[in-house]
Amino acid sequence: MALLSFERKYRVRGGTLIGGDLFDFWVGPFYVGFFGVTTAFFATLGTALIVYGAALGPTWNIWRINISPPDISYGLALAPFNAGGLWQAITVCALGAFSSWALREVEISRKLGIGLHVPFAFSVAIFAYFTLQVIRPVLLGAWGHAFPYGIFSHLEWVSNTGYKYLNFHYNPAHMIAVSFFFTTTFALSLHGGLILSAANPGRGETVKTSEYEDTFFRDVMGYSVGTLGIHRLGLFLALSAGLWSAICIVISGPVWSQGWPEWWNWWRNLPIWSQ
Ligand code: 07D
Ligand code: 07D
Ligand code: U10
Repeated sequence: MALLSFERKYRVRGGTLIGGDLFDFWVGPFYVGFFGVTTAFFATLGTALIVYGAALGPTWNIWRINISPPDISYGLALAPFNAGGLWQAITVCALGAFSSWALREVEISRKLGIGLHVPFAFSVAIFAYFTLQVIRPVLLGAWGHAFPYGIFSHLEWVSNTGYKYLNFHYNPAHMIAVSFFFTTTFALSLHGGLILSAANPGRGETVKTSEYEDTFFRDVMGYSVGTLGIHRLGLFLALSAGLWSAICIVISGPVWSQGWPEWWNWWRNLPIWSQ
């Protein structure tokens, strides 16, 4: 079915989580819905607050604009607007916009009668953000432990936070997260390559079926995970990368506050080689 006639068929009311028929319509290609309105509200307000923060100075240089969280001394209290309160308001807007976007994905999936895998996946990214900006600062007792909003400044936060633990590469959960990220790109490149090799053949050649794809990996390494299986694996790898990232940062401070290289002393202290 052509995409336009398909849209005519599925663009019917229903499947909303909230508000019934209210906002149950499309604007051009975009589905609106209750959560489209809340997304637009939070995203517009959050962006306006960032522009306001930029206008407070000292720079309009896009790379250097920075909105910092409150000083550690404010603990978990609400801070004055110009001393971190702005950052707090932007964080509320960001969380409002991200979760609205996920719920809008749920409504669209329900309308289509497809699974909720995409909103579930996005929720893991939101969870990583929530861990960085809410869970870890709350566990450490101050909003000042969260990262600032700015292109360069957020990189500085990552570097400073990393060096605070001497060498972040020794964080075992960071190792697992990094390995999952690498495996995700490896799996995607294999999958992209395999699909193109079979489904986009040269001139005059026929498109090959999934048996060819299965056979390729069986011939190469003795096993094919299968055409559905590779998508399950891809989702698992990518979500694990996000999840282990959240774990690696939430344990830095709340669970382990020395350098990460020292964490490995348990290995040196194993009774096998300690006197
Ligand atoms: C390609 C999907 C499209 C999304 C894009 C990002 C904005 C911000 C805001 C001017 C893959 C849109 C950007 C809306 C503009 C203003 C005020 C996704 C794709 C194109 N980072 N980070 C970037 C965010 C964190 C880190 C780039 C966001 C953590 C490192 C971009 C968040 C840590 C590097 C960006 C976030 C961290 C970057 C490219 C939120 C650990 C880079 C992102 C909300 C996760 C790279 C100058 C990209 C870079 C980079 C955005 C959080 C580390 C500006 C929105 C605190 C080490 N980050 N980041 O392609 O070039 O993502 O930085 O959590 O090297 Mg970051
Ligand atoms: C948080 C993004 C959420 C995004 C959302 C959506 C918009 C809309 C609109 C485009 C989690 C936002 C959407 C705004 C845009 C439009 C229209 C994703 C998030 C909700 N590290 N490290 C990680 C590596 C070192 C350090 C994670 C590698 C050093 C710290 C990942 C290396 C030191 C932290 C990772 C390396 C150090 C991390 C990031 C190599 C610094 C974290 C991925 C090769 C000296 C962070 C939860 C992630 C983390 C993190 C990889 C090196 C420090 C595993 C490959 C040794 C402090 N590092 N790192 O989390 O775990 O994505 O965050 O050297 O906090 Mg690291
Ligand atoms: C996959 C796949 C597959 C496919 C696929 C794909 C995965 C096999 C069948 C999909 C993959 C691709 C297309 C590949 C490329 C994708 C990436 C590399 C991922 C990264 C994507 C991007 C960088 C693009 C991001 C763009 C976005 C998110 C669109 C932005 C849209 C909006 C801001 C509008 C959102 C709509 C809303 C909020 C609903 C309500 C709408 C309205 C009320 C109308 C508009 C609103 C207003 C006028 C009010 C103003 C407020 C706004 C706009 C909010 C934002 C504020 C701002 C300041 C901008 O596996 O199968 O193929 O294709």
